Amino acid sequence: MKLFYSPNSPFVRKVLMTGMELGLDDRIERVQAAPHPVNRDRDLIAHNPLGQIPACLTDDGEEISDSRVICEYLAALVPDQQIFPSGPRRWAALTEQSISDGLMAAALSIRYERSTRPAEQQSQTWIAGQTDKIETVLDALDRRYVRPPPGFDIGHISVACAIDYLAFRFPEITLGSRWPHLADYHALLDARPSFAQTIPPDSPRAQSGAASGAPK
Ligand SMILES: N[C@@H](CCC(=O)N[C@@H](CS)C(=O)NCC(=O)O)C(=O)O
Repeated sequence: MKLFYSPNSPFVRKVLMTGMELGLDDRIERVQAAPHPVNRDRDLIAHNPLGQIPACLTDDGEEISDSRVICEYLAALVPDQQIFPSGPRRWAALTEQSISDGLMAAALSIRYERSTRPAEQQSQTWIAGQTDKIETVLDALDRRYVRPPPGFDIGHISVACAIDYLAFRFPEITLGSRWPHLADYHALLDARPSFAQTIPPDSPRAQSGAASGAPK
């Protein structure tokens, strides 16, 4: 299958980590895309009308888009997988995915606001609202990760992608100051190969080679 992607995207990272955790990495061919909400990537739109990544073209020729849908598609290829748990953990894991995705969307919307509008047209009210959304999600996740849930499923993957995206693009939001349990969890993640091998190549950590795994 082909995955339309960019290595710095946190939504793509969810899919890459899920593929690695499921042992499907070799079956995913990465195709570079250049999504942008204003300067829209017409080649990408041919595969996903939203012009967003991740988008997937399956070996059966089906176009699948949205990280949640692609992660579920990957999981459906593997019998008895635990990335989407079926027991009591299921609803918590899916909720962690949902609110982590919302955090990443809020963070991206701030970046787009800052990068697509001239400074005098940027709405500080909008940025403050999105920043507050990031913080209220961090509050909720920190409560959930006082004791991190056992295992490593779509909830853990989504939380990992969200908090590491903040470390990459919003270094002024320091987890340790207000969200100590998330900070502790973040520190453990480099030991997970699917995390270490998907560190965004533009992040300072990748460039300093601080993580144990070499970024792709
Ligand atoms: N809900 C989507 C969000 C994907 C998304 O926002 N991707 C960004 C890159 S990280 C993108 O393609 N932005 C371009 C745009 O929104 O037009 C998902 O979970 O896959």
